[in-house]
Amino acid sequence: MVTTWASLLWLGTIHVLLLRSNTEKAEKVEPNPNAVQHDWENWMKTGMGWLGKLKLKQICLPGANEAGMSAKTGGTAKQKNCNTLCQSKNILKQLKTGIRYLDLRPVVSGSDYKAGHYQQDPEGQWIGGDGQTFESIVKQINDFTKDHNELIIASLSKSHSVSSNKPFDQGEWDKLFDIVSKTTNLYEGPENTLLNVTLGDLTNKGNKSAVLYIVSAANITLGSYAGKGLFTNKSMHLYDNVINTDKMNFMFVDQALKMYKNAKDSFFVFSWIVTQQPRQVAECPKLRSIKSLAKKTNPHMKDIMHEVTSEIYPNVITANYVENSQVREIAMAINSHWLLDRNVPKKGNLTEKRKNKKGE
Ligand SMILES: *[C@@H]1O[C@H](CO)[C@@H](O)[C@H](O)[C@H]1NC(C)=O
Ligand SMILES: *[C@@H]1O[C@H](CO)[C@@H](O)[C@H](O)[C@H]1NC(C)=O
Ligand SMILES: *[C@@H]1O[C@H](CO)[C@@H](O)[C@H](O)[C@H]1NC(C)=O
Ligand SMILES: *[C@@H]1O[C@H](CO)[C@@H](O)[C@H](O)[C@H]1NC(C)=O
Ligand SMILES: CC(=O)N[C@H]1CO[C@H](CO)[C@@H](O)[C@@H]1O
Repeated sequence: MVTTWASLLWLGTIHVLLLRSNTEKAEKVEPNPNAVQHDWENWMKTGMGWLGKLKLKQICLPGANEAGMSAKTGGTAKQKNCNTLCQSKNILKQLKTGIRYLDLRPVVSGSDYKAGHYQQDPEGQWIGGDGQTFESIVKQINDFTKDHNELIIASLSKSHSVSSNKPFDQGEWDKLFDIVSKTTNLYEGPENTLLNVTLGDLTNKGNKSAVLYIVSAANITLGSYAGKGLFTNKSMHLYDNVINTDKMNFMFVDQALKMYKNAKDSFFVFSWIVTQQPRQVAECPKLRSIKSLAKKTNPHMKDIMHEVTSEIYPNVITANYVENSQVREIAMAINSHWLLDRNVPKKGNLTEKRKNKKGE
């Protein structure tokens, strides 16, 4: 991460000053759980009447960061639950609670393709753990779409080959593509107009599910799978850029500024995620675990609402340990309050307390 805190806070201050010079007053909207039906398993189908008209670019989806990391299936030395697991619910349970965007980090260890959580320690040694296998992820998505008609987007990024400690090569990606191509209800369509397809068109007005895998990888081709359920981050205009900090306020300012700058032209992922720092990785659970960082940070997620405007909003909000209704209710509040009210221009702002230099 090249951005320094000083420059980040400075940019944040300038941004607030610019917004202040604008006469429009920001409208305060709190997430409203009553804005949606009480059927989170089927919220897209249930809301198809008004959600169906929205293009992919206009929707906000609740997301799970490192969605495949709810249970350990292997890993390196020094890896423990407290520095590896990012979720408590498996993929199927996440989908049932309303999560529709799954962040997945593929690893290959031996011949097994799994979701993984790998990082280098300060000495350059890789520490990491493996989560659900891609076979089980595909099976759980298929189990869900068998009796639900929803849109599911799965992001495949930050691949890691355990034997070489390198990103996947083309051959490794091809093997993963073969596995995920067993997903039923894959969405097929042109690559370059993806963001303009409506939810109604994606799901045939709620008559079927649509599953899309978005692949972020340098110098890799999707081959015959391109447009057949698999799409590149480029065709999706995906913007997904997490900051490496354990301080909530730094994360918030960073993500809000990236949103102001990039959300208009991209499928923007707001990562409500703070990251363990090397000592926490080494000394958790005495120092903060991924879970305790998430428990401390997630209750403040609704602050995102203060930064959302009718034109600038996240397409996805991801978090670790998506256990309660927070992320889905905020995504739904964005869908219901802001997107349907397009005639009223609104300006977001970085709230006063975010200028606090301590970070949390
Ligand atoms: C989506 O449609 C808008 C307006 O019709 C157009 O300007 C834009 O280029 C399209 N974008 C994509 C990705 O197809
Ligand atoms: C299913 O498809 C039919 C025909 O296209 C359409 O009339 C209907 O609204 C769709 N949705 C549902 C939920 O049945
Ligand atoms: C897609 O992902 C790769 C790998 O992370 C990255 O290098 C590239 O910049 C991304 N492309 C776009 C358009 O975001
Ligand atoms: C991708 O290919 C280009 C051109 O061959 C090369 O310069 C670049 O280093 C490659 N990137 C990666 C991440 O392999
Ligand atoms: C600087 C500024 O305009 N701050 C506002 C941002 O939005 C929140 C919530 O709507 C207001 O309370 C702040 O006054």
